[in-house]
Order: sequence, then structure tokens, then C-alpha cells
Amino acid sequence: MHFHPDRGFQHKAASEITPRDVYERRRELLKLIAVGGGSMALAAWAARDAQAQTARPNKLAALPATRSTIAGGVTMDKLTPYNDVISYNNFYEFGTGKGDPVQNAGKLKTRPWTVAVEGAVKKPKVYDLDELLKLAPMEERIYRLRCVEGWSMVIPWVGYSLSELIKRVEPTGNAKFVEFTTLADDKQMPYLGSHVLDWPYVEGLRLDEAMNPLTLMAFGLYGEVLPNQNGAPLRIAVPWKYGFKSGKSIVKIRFTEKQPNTSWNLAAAQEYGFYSNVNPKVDHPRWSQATERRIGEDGVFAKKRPTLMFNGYEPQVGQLYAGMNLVKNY
Ligand SMILES: Nc1nc2c(c(=O)[nH]1)N[C@H]1C(S)=C(S)[C@@H](COP(=O)(O)O)O[C@H]1N2
Ligand SMILES: [Mo]
Repeated sequence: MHFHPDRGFQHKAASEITPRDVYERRRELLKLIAVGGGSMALAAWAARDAQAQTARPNKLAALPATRSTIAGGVTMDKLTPYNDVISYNNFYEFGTGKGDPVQNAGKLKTRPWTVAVEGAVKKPKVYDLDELLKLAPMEERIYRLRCVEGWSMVIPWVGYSLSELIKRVEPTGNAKFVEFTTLADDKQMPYLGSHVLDWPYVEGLRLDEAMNPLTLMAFGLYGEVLPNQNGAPLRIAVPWKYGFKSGKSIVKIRFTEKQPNTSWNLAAAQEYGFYSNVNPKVDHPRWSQATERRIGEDGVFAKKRPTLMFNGYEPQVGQLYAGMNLVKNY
């Protein structure tokens, strides 16, 4: 059990959220999970937690049964306060300021929602969100998130390994890469006209990266349904890569033979490579990647925490890149 007795799972910024807000969001998650009748572990946990809310309105109960114990899924780092996680975001479809997504994503309609899984697979299928929610047991995974801009967070996600979905669609021998397309709806996303990027936002992984158990399909964070600004109703979380590799509000997952063209790579190839593994020794052309600023923790002097190779997940993913030149394949 890796539940920390002091930190627990309480909202660090509880003072800034009313008990009622928290309780409502808990109920929302519970309802969401209850629809399919699947994911009983999470449903039971959410139910118990919703109950706990009435007794201890600001606190979340511990999650012993669903806490992931896979190596790398647990970090000793302190969780980033909930309020920072949900109000300091990159989601350019809703604006390029860190505070824009929380302001503008509120009305994003996350239901009904489907994800088309297609391409080089034996069983292509358009999945409904309800089906995805019960596809595999939900786990809580505490991951570091390192943005290419030089800041980081520690976020307790709720979800399951993307490999669970990949196994079910049975990739063919031609499947070498996986392409993720995120929602692009100009009626709901006010900044699609901004041309910062070519929309929709597209990201990609090599198939073996996508199959690695660390690669998560996240549906929640801090035990709650994903806030829209964090990529509701589902996003990818690839903790050993810079944050932009983790697409939000995913609508399509496509298996391909050729390496996908990804949005940031198309926008500035010298700055944002296809791999974009966190690497303190490979600097961004315009700044060092040796250190990072932990949001909610460090003061204005910023970047003093050393950045770790593969964001600290080298034991889990280092072998994926054996023999590869990581300077060339940045
Ligand atoms: N669709 C979409 N996904 C996206 C982005 C984006 O602008 N649009 N930004 C990325 C970047 S740069 C980061 S650092 C993470 C931020 O995730 P968070 O806001 O949940 O911390 O989302 C990534 N996924
Ligand atoms: Mo980022």
C-alpha cells in the first residue's frame, strides 16, 4: 500500500473549493461510473468517498483498493494542489494563457462522446464513452507531468492503461504507430481561429510506447471526473514525455504504419521532436531543460528542481530506446 498517511488524498486547496463543489463533482463521477455498471472497484470507492464527504466535507478518503502499485505509478513527490492542477493549464483550443482554459472550457459538451478506434487493427470500433468507462478497472496513478516549457506538476490521475484498449482492437502487423486526434469544434472552442497550431491537435506514439503500462487513458484526477480544462472526458497521460505528447479530449485513435504528423512537430520541428522524451541533457533550442519549476511549490526563483531522465521513469521505459541516439531523436 502506498497511501501516504500524512498527505492522504485530501484537496490541498480545499479552502478554495466549497464542500458543496467537491461533493457535487464526486456525485458526478459516481453517476458516470454507475451508468455501465462496470468498474466496480472505482464505483465502490467513489460511493464510499461520496459518503465520506458528508462526514468530512473537505477530505477525500484513501483509495487502498484502487491505488496502483506498478513501478513508476507511485511517486514520493508531493501532489500538486488541486487548485493549481485545474487552473494552470495548456489547452490552446481554449486560449494560450495558462488561466484561459479554466475560464473558457466550462461549456465543453463531454456527453455524448465517442472515440473512433481505427486504422491497422482487426477490430476497428467506435467506442461510446460509457463503454470506455467500464472497459477495464480504474486505477489511481500518481504521475509527474513535465511541460516542455520548464514547469512540472504531480497529478493523481484516474484511469487505466491504454494497452487495455489496444489489446481489444487487435493491431495488425502493419501497426507501428498510434495517432491521437483531439476534438476540434469551433462552436465550442473559441481559439480554433487563432492558427497557433493546425487543428485538430494531433499527437502520436510508437506502438510499443503506447503499449507500455505507464501510458494511461485518464478519465479523472484527484478522484473526480476530469475537469474540462484538463481534457475531459478522456485524455492520454504519457508521464516520461513532455506534456504536449498527452492529447486532451481525444476523439480518434488511429493505428498506422508510418510515423504520424503531429501538431507541434509540424509547427516547429526543430523544437518539438516526435519523441520528446523528457531529457535534462537535451535542451530546447531556446532554453535549458536541466531543471524545472514545480507548480505550487517553488517560489519566483523558479527552475531549481533537477529534471530527471525520462522524467524519473527510466527503469520502466529506458529499454524502449536502447541503442537509440536521443539527441538526434529528440
Ligand atoms: N488538445 C490539446 N491537448 C493538449 C494541449 C493542447 O493545447 N491541446 N496541451 C498539451 C500540453 S503543452 C500540456 S503541458 C498538457 C497539460 O495538461 P494539463 O493542463 O492537464 O496539466 O496538455 C497537453 N495536451
Ligand atoms: Mo506542455
